[in-house]
Amino acid sequence: MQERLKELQAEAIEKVEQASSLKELNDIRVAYLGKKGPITEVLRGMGKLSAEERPVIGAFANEVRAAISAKMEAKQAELEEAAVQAKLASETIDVTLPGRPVKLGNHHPLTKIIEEIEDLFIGMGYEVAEGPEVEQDYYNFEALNLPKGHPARDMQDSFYITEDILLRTHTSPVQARTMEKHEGKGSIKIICPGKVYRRDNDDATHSHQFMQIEGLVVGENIRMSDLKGTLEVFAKKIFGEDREIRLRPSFFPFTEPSVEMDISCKICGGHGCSVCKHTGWIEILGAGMVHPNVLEMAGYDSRVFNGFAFGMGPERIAMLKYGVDDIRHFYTNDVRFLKQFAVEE
Ligand code: 2U9
Repeated sequence: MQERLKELQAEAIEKVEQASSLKELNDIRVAYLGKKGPITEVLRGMGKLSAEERPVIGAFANEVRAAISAKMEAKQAELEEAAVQAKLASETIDVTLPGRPVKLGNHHPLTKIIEEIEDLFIGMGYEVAEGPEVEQDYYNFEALNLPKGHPARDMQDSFYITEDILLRTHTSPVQARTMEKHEGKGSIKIICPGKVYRRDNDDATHSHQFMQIEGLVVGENIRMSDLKGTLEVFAKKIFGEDREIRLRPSFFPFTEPSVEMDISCKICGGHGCSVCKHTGWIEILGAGMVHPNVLEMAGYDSRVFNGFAFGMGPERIAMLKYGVDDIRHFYTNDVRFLKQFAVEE
């Protein structure tokens, strides 16, 4: 019986030493020290022993159990310490590692152009005015000398919501609303950036949704030369001091006289190339002296007040300035396109 107990002790201790997890250790404890274990099994044979042998074997069995338990406790402590070390190692942060660079965002190219133009005109004493994108037919057309049935309205195929409500086709309604609020008194110097909508099939130069920046100056003695001077400053600031401008006669129902402004081509310096279609000039915007009808409809006495207005498309300006060949790039949110406009580090 003593031999069997020695075998069991050696067997159990070998398994304990090989145990690699607390669960394994617990399984060994149950297997060898449990009520159904082999040691208990051996001790069931105690009845056959003499009165002298029984206490000896009993004591020996307790020593065997004690030896196995001691080994288990040591192994448990070892495994627990290993677990703590492994956890510490896995959670160790090497503070000497370089930081992960934080990817910085950047402004959208249209935002850059609009803010550049806003800053320029704010510096010239203009205020930025905004208005509703879902607009009344009156402010989008009638107040701009475009009565119902006027052929010019067809040019601006529109998204109508009801007979009298539509998505604005330009930001001109904001100027009309601003003049109306002035009730025919005082001067105005505003620029009106914003989204506009036209029922148009999208292609490389047309989008059903695009941006516009329009400007309006109303006062008592505004001249065409004021308009030309303002546009020249704008062109040189945005496209470079060596740009020339020219004004060509044009027509808009809301201005009289109306002009279109070209800048000298910055690619060929005016000699002609594919960008300027070999004219040496690139059309940038439209402008003119505010039509008297528009002043009168807004409540201004056109015998006392006059003014000028202009309108431009930031997409067109951005395409010229940054060499973008398709207007749709501005709206498809392709990061490969957008991140090219990140400010140099
Ligand atoms: C009021 C009076 C006059 C705004 C003007 C233009 C000329 C013009 C186009 C340029 C390219 C629109 O973005 S575009 O398609 N605009 O050419 N706009 S004068 O004149 C106004 C506006 C409001 C009360």
